[in-house]
Amino acid sequence: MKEMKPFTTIEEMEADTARLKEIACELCIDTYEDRKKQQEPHCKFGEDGICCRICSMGPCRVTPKGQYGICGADAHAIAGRHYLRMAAAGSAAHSDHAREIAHVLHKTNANGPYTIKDPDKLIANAKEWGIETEDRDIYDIAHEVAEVGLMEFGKPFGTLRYLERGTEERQKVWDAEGIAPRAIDREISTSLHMTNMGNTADAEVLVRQSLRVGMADGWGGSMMGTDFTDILFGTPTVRSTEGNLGVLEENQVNIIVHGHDPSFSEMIVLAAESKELLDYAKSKGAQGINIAGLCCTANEATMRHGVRMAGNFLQQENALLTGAVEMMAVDVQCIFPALGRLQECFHTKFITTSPICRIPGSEYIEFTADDAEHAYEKAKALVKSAIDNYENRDRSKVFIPEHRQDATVGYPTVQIIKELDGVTNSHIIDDPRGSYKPAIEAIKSGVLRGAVAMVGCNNPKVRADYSHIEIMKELMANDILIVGSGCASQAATKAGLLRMDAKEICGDGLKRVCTLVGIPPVLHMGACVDISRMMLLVTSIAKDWGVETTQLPIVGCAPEWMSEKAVAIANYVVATGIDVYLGIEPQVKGSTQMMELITEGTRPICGAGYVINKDPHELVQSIIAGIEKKREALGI
Ligand code: BF8
Ligand code: SF4
Repeated sequence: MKEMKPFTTIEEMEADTARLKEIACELCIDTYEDRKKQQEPHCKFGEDGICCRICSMGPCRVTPKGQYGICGADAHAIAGRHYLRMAAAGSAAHSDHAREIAHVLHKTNANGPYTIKDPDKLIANAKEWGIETEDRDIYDIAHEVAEVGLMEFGKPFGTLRYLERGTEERQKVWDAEGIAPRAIDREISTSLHMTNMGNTADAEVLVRQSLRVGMADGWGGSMMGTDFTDILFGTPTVRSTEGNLGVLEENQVNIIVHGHDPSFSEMIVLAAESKELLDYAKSKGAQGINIAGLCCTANEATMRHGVRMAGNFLQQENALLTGAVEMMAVDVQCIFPALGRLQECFHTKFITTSPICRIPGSEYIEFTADDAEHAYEKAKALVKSAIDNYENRDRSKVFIPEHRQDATVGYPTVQIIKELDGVTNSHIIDDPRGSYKPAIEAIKSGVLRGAVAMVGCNNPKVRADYSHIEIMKELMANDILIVGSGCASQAATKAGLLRMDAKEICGDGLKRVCTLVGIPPVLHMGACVDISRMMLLVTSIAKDWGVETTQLPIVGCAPEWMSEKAVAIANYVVATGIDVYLGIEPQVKGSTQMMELITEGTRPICGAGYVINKDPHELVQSIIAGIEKKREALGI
């Protein structure tokens, strides 16, 4: 038998980071590890969520001698308001990203640069929203869909259109519990209003609004972001790629795209493929142009172009420290301001492109939907300037770690149905959606015990990627299928868990499914906005099974989360009836009521809640126990 290529261990990843850290030390520049040490010990009041600076009478802290802020707010109100503000900011980030994509959709035309790549999905969305499609130009339809989508942000009446995609039972719960979101911006604005000085001080009400503003993200902004991105740039399909810093090339112009909004990176990828620029790169002594991604921009570009992934959140400084990057071009979200100072030690050009994300030390070249018609030309100019920078690379400073792993990516919902349905031949001819019955049968029979959505970031409070990888391996060994997104899926990529042969370290059941269907045991579903895809997947499974989402042996897990966006996500996943397992504590520990509300208090509202445990080994055992409990309740 052919010997299996080794997986990359966490120790090997840490050795690469340590070597790059030495380079930083030689250059006298700090990295997140140094800054973390400088921040320790973290402020206990902040960590527990009981420091309030919402008004200028404060800051107020809850202490044994002062249990109320000057206005009389107690620990529960203070922690609850902070928590809701996090959810609102996260929802704003995802949704504003979606709004930008909607504006790009509104700018599409047949002559480009932005065109429609998935007309079927556009027409399906138009029909869902009652928009006329017969005998109409595809771009007219696109512009109307974009406009109706944009109205979802600020419409004065009613609730969000996408809620109708939920199961009937969920829709009833959302209405009855008052967590069905109205316009997206309204929920964000209401959340800020409620937490403004002198408003809501009741923690239960704040948690309920957190669910609602989270829903405005998952069943609003993120869902629209995903759908419109598919319409614009194509619904992802299965592709082979590679991941980890070893994808940077010694003899090519390396350009890293980093952030979240693919309308920018798509143009860079296209420009880098042009013959004119490839020839230009060769004329400058490079063998080619190598585009690699970081964070969710990587996820977007890999799913549609197979662009290789340099890494996830805590790898961004490492990427620059290789000394081999001619340009790092960023759009929005999860970008360390530290990059602005770090780039000064290298020849790397650090380019910011969005008015949302301006960073000292960067060169600002604006890319927005307002100027969509020039996007491709601008991208070409950027790629050209990266090529011009190639000759400035100081080869004595270059260290590219060797590690990289093969990966199979690109499993949006439709692709999963196709793969599963095709194999077992149970396709229901008159159901154009295809059927989840094979997946359901596999779960019912116990071949698969269940599924886990592995999502979220890295967080220096825990070993980078360790929790992700340990938890995934244990789930795989226990016949639990994994769908991944965001930085979690890149942790899996770096370890090698997106390889087809990763089935060899799975339990017999999951291994059999992977072999029969031809899938890896971790299905890469995309960026964090694509967690909305997971909500639709769970909804479809519940519908085809004839049970409620709360009954399914399917859960979410974010073991290393850090972003406010993760708080928004966790809220809409819970509101969808799915338990969320967290490895980092939300900053509400100073309030017993808040801790109780987020773990147990949401269960009577929407049938799900958080389970929190900082130990990844204990966390995964509680996931497995949770899945088995759901199976038992279903009698399977
Ligand atoms: O949206 S997983 S660190 S990159 S927030 Fe950021 Fe977290 Fe990564 Fe993508 Ni998601
Ligand atoms: Fe203090 Fe109340 Fe002002 Fe917060 S809102 S800073 S608790 S006075």
